[in-house]
Amino acid sequence: MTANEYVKSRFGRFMNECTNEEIYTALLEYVKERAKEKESSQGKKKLYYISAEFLIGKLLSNNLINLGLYDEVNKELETCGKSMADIEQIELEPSLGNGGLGRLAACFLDSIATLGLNGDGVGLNYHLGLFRQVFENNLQKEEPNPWITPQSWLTKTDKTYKIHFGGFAVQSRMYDIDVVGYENRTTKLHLFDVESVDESLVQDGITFDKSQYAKNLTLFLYPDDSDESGRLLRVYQQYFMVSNAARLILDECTAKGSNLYDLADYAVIQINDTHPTMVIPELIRLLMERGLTIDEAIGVVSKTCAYTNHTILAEALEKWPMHFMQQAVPHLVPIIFELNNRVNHKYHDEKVAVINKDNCVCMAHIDIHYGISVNGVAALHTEILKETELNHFYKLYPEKFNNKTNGITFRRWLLYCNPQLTSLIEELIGKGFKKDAMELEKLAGFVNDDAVLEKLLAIKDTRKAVLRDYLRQTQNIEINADSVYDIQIKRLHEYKRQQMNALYVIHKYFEIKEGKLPVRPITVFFGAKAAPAYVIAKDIIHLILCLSEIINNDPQVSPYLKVVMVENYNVTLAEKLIPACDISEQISLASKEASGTSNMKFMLNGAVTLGTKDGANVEIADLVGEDNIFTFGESSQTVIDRYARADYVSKDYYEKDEDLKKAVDFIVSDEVKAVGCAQNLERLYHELLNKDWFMTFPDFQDYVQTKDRALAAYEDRKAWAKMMLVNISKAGFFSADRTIAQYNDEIWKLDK
Ligand code: 26Q
Repeated sequence: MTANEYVKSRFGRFMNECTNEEIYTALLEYVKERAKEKESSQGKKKLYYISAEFLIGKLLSNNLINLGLYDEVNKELETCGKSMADIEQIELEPSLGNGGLGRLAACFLDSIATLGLNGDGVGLNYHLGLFRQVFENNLQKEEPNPWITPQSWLTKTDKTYKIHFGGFAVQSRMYDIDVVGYENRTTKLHLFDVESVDESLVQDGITFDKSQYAKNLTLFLYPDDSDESGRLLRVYQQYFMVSNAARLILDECTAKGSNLYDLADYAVIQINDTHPTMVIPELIRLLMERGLTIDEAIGVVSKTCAYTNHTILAEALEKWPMHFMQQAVPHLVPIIFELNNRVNHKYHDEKVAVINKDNCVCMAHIDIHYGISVNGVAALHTEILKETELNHFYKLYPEKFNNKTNGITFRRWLLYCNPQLTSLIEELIGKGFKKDAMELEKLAGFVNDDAVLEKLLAIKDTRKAVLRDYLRQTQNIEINADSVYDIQIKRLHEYKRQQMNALYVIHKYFEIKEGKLPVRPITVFFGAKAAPAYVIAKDIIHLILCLSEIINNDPQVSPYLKVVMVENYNVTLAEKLIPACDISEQISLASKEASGTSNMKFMLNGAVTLGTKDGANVEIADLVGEDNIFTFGESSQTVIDRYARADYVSKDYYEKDEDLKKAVDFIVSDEVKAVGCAQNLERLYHELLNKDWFMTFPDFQDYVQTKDRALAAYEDRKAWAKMMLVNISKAGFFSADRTIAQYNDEIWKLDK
């Protein structure tokens, strides 16, 4: 049955007589049915990828592509005078993640299904997701972000559990989303919900009664750990997630014939950062309930779980106070004590203890002692873990440490979001790259083919026009058509250094004012949400919005420079921004960005990276060569050494560097204060001047000069197009299919 026939059977009318909403509903059901035909559960052993975040993005087009139905349905729509873009607009984007970690989990599910591996995702069904960001008076405001409509990708299952907390219990229910692999099988994302959830608990913005757990557990993805009640709620959420996961795993494994002692032959659990760590004590507890001794239960679980670390920031490693555990999950406390005792008895070293001297539970320590594997997410990151952050553990368990450089799904980040580039590649090297991304290397044969380079530039122009139209329609933003698109999109965090990019903008503003005009206009794009309680991050957003207002309204400057901060940056916006990008900003302080994944999406779409030697940028530079990337800044070793010496004084740089001083002072100038809030601006100014914990000042001059070098290079259009082509041709390594194949070969060992 074609999609149009399906629509007819559903509504009694063909597409041309249906509303877009009706077509969307029918296509959703059509895709669900077609996905079901591809469901299969092969193999004895199964992977459970547990994650607090799955930033899956909209699914309609993605699923149609993976089912091989996209072109056909697109044609049918066009024949009926409808457009896929309009139908896509009906779908709401689930915001079930903060950023990189959640998006990685979504890319991994796509690759697991595409490679035909037996593996499901397990997470939470947050009704209001992460907040929706709105700008008011140049400030970020947070609103709820509902995404569950009567017609959604969720399928209600009859799996329910009673989950006990200290003093009360809740009833859970599992909802499933199909994960459709590219021309292969369908697996599942299992999202657990509480039956008693109550959206009416939400009052103004995203405030709600944080103590009514039975009603609030799955309302929001709670993104910050700044207030005590929010931190405690996260513990409740995490336990709810992993208790459901553990029960599901035991049910499925026993149904397949496991006697529980052989659980590791039936299940492998990937713990995505420390958020699902409590699955370890919970599984031990459940196995003991089913008759295993504590020795046996610990032995079984220690063969089943593997841990991925996504952060080097010591302050971001989860440590929960024991009294949280006592309140939320008292039944886990004796097990955590036992896990701690065993470690202390063996190693007598406070640094590797499960419970630290402040009586906090160090979640990562549980994962490392009681898991089979610890992996970092880029080569440099894994080395830093081994040599610095987790060195004590590396000495104890060198064999557990391994690297799995992140990857992205090329289905969404090339085939779907950039059909023009996909067609050109197909024309040049055939279809093979869609299944084997390394085939992109064949593009290297065209670096001296002027016609190909011309086409590449033309496609970039097309994508820039698509973005321009989209932003005009959806955000009322006007962009200079012939400008260079310089883009930084990622969570707002000081270590990612959006503030350094803002200082560059101020510096350019002064240059233009002084008559030093850029040869071509520049548009600097930002997209970023700040955690609601992360004060300095919100101040940085405030500064960027103020700069945008000042610069875009200054007739002397705006023909040459524009600052665009897109509102509510999400996957859907990323899909529009990334194909249109010329310069990809990857400017974190070296040693701080574990990997980054937008850097990979940008290079795949023919942007050139401007970046520090951090995270996966290092591997990008190795692949494309120094001629095809703009790197700058101090090395990770220099940075690590400076932190160790603790002798960084930002004021010293400020006083010695005229340009820097002028840019920093502008933050608190009358001009900025006229459009902004003095208190926020002064706070940010003092933070930079007295702290600058992520060392923007030492890298400032090198950044300015390197960015200007990139802008000058852009003017040699042919040379630039060659750089674009080299970047695309080397992107194959960053396919999540490669990453997942490595996880499977080296950790999961599922049957293929
Ligand atoms: C923890 C405790 C309390 C509240 C919040 C959190 C929390 C929430 C989200 C801690 C961390 C996160 C998200 C981390 C994250 O997205 N890390 C990114 O992971 C990507 C995939 O590996 C990497 O590419 C990025 O470098 C890394 O920053």
